[in-house]
Amino acid sequence: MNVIVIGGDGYCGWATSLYLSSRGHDVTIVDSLVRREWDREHGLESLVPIASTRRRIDEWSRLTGRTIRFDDADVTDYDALCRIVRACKPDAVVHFGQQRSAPFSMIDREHAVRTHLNNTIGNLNVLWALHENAPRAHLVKLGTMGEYGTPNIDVEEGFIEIEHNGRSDRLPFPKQPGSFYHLTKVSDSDQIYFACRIWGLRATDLNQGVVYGTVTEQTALSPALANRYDYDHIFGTVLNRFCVEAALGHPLTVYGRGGQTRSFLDIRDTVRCVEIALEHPAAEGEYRVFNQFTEMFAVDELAGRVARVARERGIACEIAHVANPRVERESHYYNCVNTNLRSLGLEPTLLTDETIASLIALAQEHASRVDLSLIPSRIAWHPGEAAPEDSSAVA
Ligand code: NAD
Ligand code: USQ
Repeated sequence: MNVIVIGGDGYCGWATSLYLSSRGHDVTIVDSLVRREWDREHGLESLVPIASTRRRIDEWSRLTGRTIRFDDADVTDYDALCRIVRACKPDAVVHFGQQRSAPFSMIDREHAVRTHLNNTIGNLNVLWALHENAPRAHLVKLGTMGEYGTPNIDVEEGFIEIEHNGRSDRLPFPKQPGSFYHLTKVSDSDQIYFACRIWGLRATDLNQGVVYGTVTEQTALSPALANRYDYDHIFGTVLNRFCVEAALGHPLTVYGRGGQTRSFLDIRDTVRCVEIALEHPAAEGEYRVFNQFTEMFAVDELAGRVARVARERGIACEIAHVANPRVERESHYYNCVNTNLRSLGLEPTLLTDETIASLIALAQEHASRVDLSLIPSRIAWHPGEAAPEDSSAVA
């Protein structure tokens, strides 16, 4: 398949681009490299050093004989995007290319607006570029499980059968996103569904849970192919952060009571889920939603797991319940359906102690690169209110 991967220089996109290329697909990465700019702007750096995009792609070519094309383009630039789509004639477009941090989007008005413009205009442009230049191409769009929030009922895959006043319908599942970032994903989903209905576009919305891990079979082939590993308070996700904290002897930063429960998956499953979606394209006019995760964990459960694995390996590890900088339920019902990808062949890679131990070991290997001042959260959900600093360590 001829596949454009938008955001192919990022965490999920890079691993996916290599995987799809290794599977014989013709991959073109479109990335503005804006994420590398945001890192510089906020003084952040990946735990694992990452090579420049050109160097990464050359190394892949040298090792495998496969070519990945790269266009340094911003999807908010419609003319540039259309030129790429026309030249590439894609069978499918995988869209990872967005601002994806909830804390980044909550820093201040300017970051909320930047997130909104980047994600919403980018998504609209992708829809129009396909409609005008490649109307039969399959759009695989990365959404998020966070679109649904934490309702007191089971979370279905995108739609729910509703009975109301004696009538019934299958309607989009209600959304209660928890940040301005998550809100952009809800808007994307509405736009995509609309484009499928009016233009007959074919699209799969992958509502992905929190991703952990960093290494895949392909990224492990050479240090120049290494994937990014974010541990900072803006882009670092919870399990990856806990593993770095454990390795550095920093108390694990559970926000609040820690009963907040989320959906998770290993990055090795991210790449496979995208492949499954590509191999089974949506029909013309069809808008499908796949909930892309393999397991659900409460944050305090994950902290307990990481602490145990660390201690079993002789590393002293404490868990700290720090005041929660976010506004979210810390104890709630959570049960999400994920049958679509399973029924199409996904074999889940469940979280093991070995995976946690390997992430702790990776962080120990790169310990000298960790800036401990980037760990405590400094972004509060309430405007003008400083993120709380108090923390109480518990066993
Ligand atoms: P990332 O920040 O590592 O990568 C995103 C990439 O997109 C970056 O390389 C960035 O430069 C590029 N990009 C951003 N805006 C762009 C634009 N306007 N034009 C071109 N390129 C642009 O993020 P990630 O963790 O790889 O996430 C990828 C996607 O998966 C996002 O849409 C995110 O919402 C979704 N997702 C991620 C997670 C997770 O845990 N990482 C979980 C669920 C969903
Ligand atoms: N959390 C802690 N301690 C930390 C970091 C986070 O307790 O040190 C808690 C948060 O309060 C939250 C949960 O862990 O309840 C998850 O936070 P996160 O930062 O790991 O993930 P989140 O902000 O939800 O965002 C990440 C990705 C985003 C993606 C989302 C999937 O950055 O792109 O959309 O995961 S989901 O969570 O399903 O919405």
